Amino acid sequence: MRDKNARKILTLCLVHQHPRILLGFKKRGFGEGRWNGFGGKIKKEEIIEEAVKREVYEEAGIDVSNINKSGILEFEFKGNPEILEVHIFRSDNFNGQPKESEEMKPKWFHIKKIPFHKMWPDDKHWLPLFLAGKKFRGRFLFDESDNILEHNLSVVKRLEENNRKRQRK
Ligand code: 6U4
Repeated sequence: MRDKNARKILTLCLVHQHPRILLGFKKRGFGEGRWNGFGGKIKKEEIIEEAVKREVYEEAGIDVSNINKSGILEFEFKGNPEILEVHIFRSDNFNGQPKESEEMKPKWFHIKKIPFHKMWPDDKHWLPLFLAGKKFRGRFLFDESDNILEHNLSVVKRLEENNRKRQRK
C-alpha cells in the first residue's frame, strides 16, 4: 500500500466563458513558464472550495462565485513516491477584472487557440473533456523531463467526495 502522507491535494480552477477560457502564465514555482488554471495548496482550516476561491483571487484578482468540480487527476513522477491529487474546478462567472499577480499573468484564450505546447502535457488530454462539460478522473505518470510515461483518463458520472475527510486529518 502507498503511504497516504505522500499525497498532496491541490486545486486548479479554470474560468470558461464560451468560447473563451482564462489561463494564467505561471511566473514562478511549480509549473513555472507554463499556461495553466489558477490554484495551489489547501490550508489546514479550509475546505477545498474555499481554497479554490482564495487561490483564484490571489493569483488572478477575481472572485469566482459559482464553482463546480470537473475532475480529479493524480500526477506522479517516476522515482518519487509523492502523489499530487489535483481537484479541477470550473467557473463561468466572476467579479472583478483579471489582473497580474506575483505568481500568474492572466490572459483570455479562444478555445481553438489554447497554447497546449506551453502547458502541462496532460492538459491536451483532459481539457477537451473539461470544455465539453464532462466530469473525469485520471492518472498520469511523468518522467523527470515531464514526459508522460503512462496515463489513464475516464469520463465519470459523479466524482467521489472523500477529500474533506482527508483534509481534516
Ligand atoms: P507555492 O506554495 O505557491 O510556492 P507553487 O510551487 O507555486 O506553490 P502550487 O503547489 O501552489 O505551486 O500549485 C501547483 C499548481 O499546479 C496547482 O494549481 C495544480 C497545478 N498542477 C500541478 N501539476 C499539474 C499538471 N500536471 N497539470 C496541470 N496542472 C498541474 O494542468
